[in-house]
Formats: sequence, C-alpha cells, structure tokens
Amino acid sequence: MSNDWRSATGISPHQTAQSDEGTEIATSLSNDTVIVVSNRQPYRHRYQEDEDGESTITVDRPTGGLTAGLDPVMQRLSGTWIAWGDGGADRDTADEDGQIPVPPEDPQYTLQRLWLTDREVEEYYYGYSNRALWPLCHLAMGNAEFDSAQWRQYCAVNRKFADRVLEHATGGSVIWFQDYHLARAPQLVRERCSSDQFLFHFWHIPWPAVDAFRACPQHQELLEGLLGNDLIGFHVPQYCRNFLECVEMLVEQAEVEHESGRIRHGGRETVVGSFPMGVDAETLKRQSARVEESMWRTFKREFGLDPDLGVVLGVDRLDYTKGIPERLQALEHLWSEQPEWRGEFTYVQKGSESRSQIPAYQQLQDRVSTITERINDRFGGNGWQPIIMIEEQLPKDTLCGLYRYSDVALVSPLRDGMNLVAQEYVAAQVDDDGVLILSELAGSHEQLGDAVISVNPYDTEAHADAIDRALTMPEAERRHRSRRLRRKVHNNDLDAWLHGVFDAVNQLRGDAGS
Ligand code: GDG
Repeated sequence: MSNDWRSATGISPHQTAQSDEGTEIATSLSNDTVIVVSNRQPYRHRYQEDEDGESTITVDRPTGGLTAGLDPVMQRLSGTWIAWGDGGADRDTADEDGQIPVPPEDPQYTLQRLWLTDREVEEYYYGYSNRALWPLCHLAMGNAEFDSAQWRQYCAVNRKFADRVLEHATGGSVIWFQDYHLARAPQLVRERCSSDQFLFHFWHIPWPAVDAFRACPQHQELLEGLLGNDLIGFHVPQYCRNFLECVEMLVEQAEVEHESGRIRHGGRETVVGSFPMGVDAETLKRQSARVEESMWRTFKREFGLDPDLGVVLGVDRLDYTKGIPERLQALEHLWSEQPEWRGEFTYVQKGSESRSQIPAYQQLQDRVSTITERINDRFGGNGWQPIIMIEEQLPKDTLCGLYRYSDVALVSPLRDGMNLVAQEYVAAQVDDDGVLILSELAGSHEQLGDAVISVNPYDTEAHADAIDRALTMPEAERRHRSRRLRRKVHNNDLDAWLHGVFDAVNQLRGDAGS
C-alpha cells in the first residue's frame, strides 16, 4: 500500500530541482494568490527596553523549519500569511485591519494578523489544541482533557481564521492551512468559498490509529473539518493510513480508496498523501562549517563543561513526548552498570521551556530537574558534572556548533511527527564523525532508520547499550554512517519538501481543471 505522494505519482525527490529561494515554486503559482494560515506568525514585533530604559520595537524573524522555508516562497509569490498576532508590539506596527507588509525592511507580501483575547488563547491554544489534540495525536492519553468549553472556543477561533481567509481569497486561490490548531477551519472555508479555490492542510504531528482517535468525543467534527480540504499531507505513510482508516470507520457515507489515498465525501474528493519534511541542509552545513574549534572551547568554558571530555547531546522543547526522563534514566543505568563511563563524557540537554501554563508541562519540567539532580549527586564529583542543562534559546550558529562538535546525539522521543533535530544534527556533521541515536517512534526514523543506532525509548537497558555502542563505534563506521545520513538529509531537504508539496497541489488542480 502506498500513500507516499511521490511514489504514488512518480515524482521523486531527485526530480525536484533545487530552487533559488522559491523562484521555481513561485513561477508555477505566479498567477494565483497563495494564502498561508498558521497559528504562529513569521514576523513578531515586541517592545524591548534598552540600557537607558528607552523602549524600542524589535522584530523576531523566522528562525527555523517551516516558517524560514516558506518565507522566501511567500516573498516571491506576494501572497498573504494569516496568523495570530501574539507579540506585544504587533498591534502598534500593523494597520487598523491587522495587516503589515513583510519583511519589514523590504515588503514583499502581507502578514494578516488576527487578534485573540486572553480567554481565547487560554481555551483554544493552551486548551483544546494542546490539552486535547496534542496528547491525543501523540498517544499520551493520560494527559488528554476533552473539555467542551475549550472545544467550543477552538471552533470559534477556527471560525475567526476562516473569516479572515474568506476576506482574502479570490478565485483560484491556494489556501494552505498548517497543523493541528486549525482542524475545523477548512470545512468552514469550504462552505463559503468558490469551487476553484484549492484547500490544502499539512498536519505536522502524528495521526493516531482509529482505536485511539475514536476516544476523542469530537472525532466526527474534527474529521469533517479536515475533509473540507482538497489535499491533506502528513509526514509519513503510516499517519496517512491511520487517517484513512479513521475516516472509513468514523465518517458516515465516506468512501475511502486506500491505495490511492482518495476519499469521497459530501460530493467532493479529498486526497491524502505523505510529504516527509526536511531541513535547510545546505545552510546548516555552511553554518556548522563556520564554527571553529576555538568557539567550541569558549562554549564549553561558558557552560561549565570539562574541555577534555566528549559530549553527548539532546536538543528538545521540554515536552512530555520527547522522552527526556526516559533518556536520563538510560544514562543513569549506563553510569550505574558500567562505572568505567563515569567522568568520561558530559550529557548536555538543550531543553527549551514550552507551554508552561499547562500542568502536564510543569510536571515534566519538575521531573526532569529531579532526575538530573539525582544523577548529578549520585555520580558527579572531582570536578565532573554528568549532566548540564541549558535552558536559554541559542542562536542557530551556536546550535550548529553544538551539533558539529558533540560526539553523539540522543534523539529519543516517545512519539514525534518527524523530528527536525535529528536531521539538523546530521546536516551539521561536516567532519563526518558524530553518531545519531534515534527513536524508532519518530517520523524521521522512516527515512534515517537504516543508518542510525535505533532505540526503543521505553527499553532502558537497550537504550543504555545504544549509548555505549555509539561512544565506542570505530571511526570508519562512524564516517560511513554519517556520509549515508548526510546524503539522505540533503536529498530530502526543505526545498525538496516544498517542491513535492507544490507539485502535488499543481497536479491536483490540473486534474480538477481538465
Ligand atoms: C513539530 C513536530 C515536526 C530547539 N532549540 C533551539 C532551536 N530549536 C529548534 C530546532 C528545531 C526545532 O526547534 C524543533 O523542531 P522539532 O521537529 O524537533 O520539534 P517540534 O517543535 O515538536 O515540531 C515535529 C515539526 O513540527 C515540523 O513539522 O518535525 O515532529 O512535533 O528546528 O533547531 N533553535 C534555536 N535555538 C535553540 O536553542 N535557534
């Protein structure tokens, strides 16, 4: 069975030539309006006080992943990007309709900001999106709450987004929704838009199997919301299969063709396909190559790392899906059962604070701190601290240096739609000497699985063995694996992903028009 769009259509990543900052994509869509709809905005304005207490406005730019990749495409297309204006100075920098031309210094497209009240943010974002859908899709049912007031607010905010879309849409518009915050919006747009508008949704997190998804009291409305789209994209074929099965079993009168990923419902057709997202491998490679060893020594000094010891690295948002406590327990097992590893390397956890308003996230942060302190007390001493936590946001080139000079990366989520950190670590290995340990439960394992050290994050002993194996891997094997991984990551980079997505959009619109 194949739901991989490229294999289903014969479009391979190798045929998707590299673009000059989105030029080719822009050319293929140049006569149409493209509207991107996402919860997060590509540019955020904030007030910042300088040393003299003077308030100035600063702008946060897209730093990574999707926003950084789509921004140049949007600049060429001159379209509209609709998103929640969450910055303190966002209202004062936009016009009375919430619009602002971006990039601020050389405007090319319109950012349409949408304003949310504190209550809307609490119930739609910190509520239904992140207390219901996020845990549901990651099979963390112990953390899932299906509160009907939060659900109503989620629907109301989706309607706000849909209204904005309809104000900007013209005949032939391509409307691209992002992620799980907006599952209801496509249907709300579809009900009121013209038939030549193309609706596409990319779902960045896993889609669960039907026996898990049906536990959600709003399963029917969520599926029907998404079926307002012409095309729905997931990272990997398994999520497509899960989605198709959910529709088949839970949506009355939907006809599902599993092989081609086509769904007929309400007199229309929706196509489901997988588009594994990549990273901007070329830029990461360049950034990493620029970080000299002297900078790495400075970094080690600043963060209290022993200059002579190797580094095992973890980079995650502090999220309960990322498997951080499980990883720390594997390290504890290793230092406990193989004492010869004590004092031999430092584990650096770059852990960014995330969604702290939600109790499950506070509990996770407390748990990570408790385990870290226990391990450091138990094994540390003589100037060696086994685990160093870094909470601050690092500039991308510092992160690239951390990737490049760490001996091993531990990427061990309990469940993850894709996981871009794994790909970024690979792209930054310009010396071909780092080893990647990767969870079998991450989407990126589908692509990288045959050249990484695979782990089941729940299996503490095997996880500890994997760390031991990575640290003792002979140089020739490290280089061989690293080269294979880098090839995969470069061939399936962000540019290839964008081409795959837009090729599919163009092909389906062509089919509909013919
Ligand atoms: C969701 C899905 C899917 C982290 N610390 C710093 C920093 N980062 C950047 C990394 C990476 C990004 O954050 C994290 O991306 P992930 O993909 O690993 O994880 P999620 O945030 O959960 O993303 C996931 C993704 O959407 C895309 O579809 O892969 O499965 O859960 O890019 O580099 N960046 C900087 N400093 C830091 O300190 N500059």
